[in-house]
Amino acid sequence: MTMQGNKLVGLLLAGIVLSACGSDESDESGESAGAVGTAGAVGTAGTVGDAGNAGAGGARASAGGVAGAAGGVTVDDLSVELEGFGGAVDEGAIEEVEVEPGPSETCGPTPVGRGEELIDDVEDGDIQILDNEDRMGRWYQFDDTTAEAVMAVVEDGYESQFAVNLTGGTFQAWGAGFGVAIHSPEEEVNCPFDASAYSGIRFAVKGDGRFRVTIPTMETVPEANGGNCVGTCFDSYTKVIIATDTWTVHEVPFTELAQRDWGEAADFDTRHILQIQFEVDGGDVDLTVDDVAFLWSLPGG
Ligand SMILES: [Ca+2]
Ligand SMILES: [Ca+2]
Repeated sequence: MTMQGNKLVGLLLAGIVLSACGSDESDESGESAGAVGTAGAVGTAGTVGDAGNAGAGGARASAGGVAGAAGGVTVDDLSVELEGFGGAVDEGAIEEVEVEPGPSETCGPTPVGRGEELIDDVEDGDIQILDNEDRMGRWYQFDDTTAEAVMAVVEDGYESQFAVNLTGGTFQAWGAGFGVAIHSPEEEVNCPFDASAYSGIRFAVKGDGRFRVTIPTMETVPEANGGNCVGTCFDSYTKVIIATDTWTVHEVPFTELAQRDWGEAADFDTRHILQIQFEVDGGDVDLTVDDVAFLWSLPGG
């Protein structure tokens, strides 16, 4: 969708959505249970307000209403300035919309996957992800603070020049990891990405043994980190994979991910993806990742 569409829906959401964004560098809640948290995701300054058309904004507003019907907060007193959007949105309809707890106005509308699968190939040599499908975010790292690890763009990517590497250790608690924030329009804010058009993720990896790929969603992440989990959070959907010293491409359908059942049980909602992470559960870490992408749903599947 266009950027002006983003701005429009951002305004709409401003008055009707519970604040769930913002972030916290710490992951205290994850330590006792071996959790790998979502360390405050980094992002970049938003670019809301660029050229676009209001029609796209209207379409997203409608979609938001449908999603919200699943249950949540009823809005009684929404007041939105609609001037300048050419009547693309029916103000009366908007006032009746219900939305579930979700991102604050800072997050704006949720980008929706539509077939531009590649999240980042690192070929521009920086840690900013590609802006496909209005995604915005950066590679970030996190650890249990018992040792140090360094994340860096390195040469000899997968069939390419660059990839991202995390090396360090030896971690004594829950470990360390790195990953990509999918939709973080501003520094230190985690916002969801709607990947319901996709069936999974794909990435190339090489490294030293066992790691896990984890996809935090709003349902497993507390409000301070961009989610709506209450209780024992960060038990995000994950899968163990073995890395070798040879580049290997892995395709991981969402259906192969599971919680580890030490935290609050939650459904895996592909509309609410916050990040994709690569983690080790303690010990040393030496992982290099490239070509992180979504898996387009198979025709007819
Ligand atoms: Ca980049
Ligand atoms: Ca690359």
